[in-house]
Amino acid sequence: MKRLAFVAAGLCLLAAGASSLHASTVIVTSPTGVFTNPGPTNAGDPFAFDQWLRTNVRNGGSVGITGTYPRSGNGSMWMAGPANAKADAELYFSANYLLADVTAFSYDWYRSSSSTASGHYHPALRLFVDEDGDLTTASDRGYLVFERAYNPSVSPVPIDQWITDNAFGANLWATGGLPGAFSVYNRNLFDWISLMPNARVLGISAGIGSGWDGSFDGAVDNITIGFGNSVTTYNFELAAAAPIPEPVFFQMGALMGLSGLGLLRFRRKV
Ligand SMILES: [Ca+2]
Ligand SMILES: [Ca+2]
Repeated sequence: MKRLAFVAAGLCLLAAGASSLHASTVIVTSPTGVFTNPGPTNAGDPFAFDQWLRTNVRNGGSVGITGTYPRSGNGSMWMAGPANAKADAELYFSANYLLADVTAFSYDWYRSSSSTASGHYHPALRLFVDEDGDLTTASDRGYLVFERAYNPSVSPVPIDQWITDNAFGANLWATGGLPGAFSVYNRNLFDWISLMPNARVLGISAGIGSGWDGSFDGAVDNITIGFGNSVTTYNFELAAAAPIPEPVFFQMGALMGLSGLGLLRFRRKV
């Protein structure tokens, strides 16, 4: 996986039924910096497989890895914008993953109290899906979206703290060309699998906005997706700064100062 460094592979968890889950964490440090687009047309990083991209940014939206709201290390995927802005972080898979193979789907999110959007808004988590699994037909694609508003939850959402939400088994609503798009809000992942047994997962994303009624400032981190017995968590981090070497002359000066002090003490004893 280009640009993605595996740091913690090999943590094998035994699950019920004697099947094993292979859980790994990927530290994501690119793309670096924040992408902002004041214009009304979607903009973002050029398409690429198997690396996180800043996408669908418009109307003053911003998205990028920063240390604004650190989580599980020094950073997270920050996303912010005024009313009606949009900004996403997306990962497209080159591998052929089926919706029926999804075994984990969760993330951490943060909403700052400086946000003025209605209290139920928080970064959404989505699966990008092709309904029939046939990539030569694209009109049957859309997102399965997790939002607290369509699940038993308390509004307003918590602010100024990191929240972990498990979307595996939660209600997911659909967009685009998926069946029931923008009209059915109570189907969970297993309902969708029954409805679309051949569906393929083309990617995963998290994001804010599109028609929100106020500003938003927050972040996501630890986006987790499992296919079969392989579960991957993406931890967004600032690239670790290289340690600053101590100048040699300073070290020598310090040594000389110490030895001079020792000499002074020696002389006072005499
Ligand atoms: Ca298709
Ligand atoms: Ca992080």
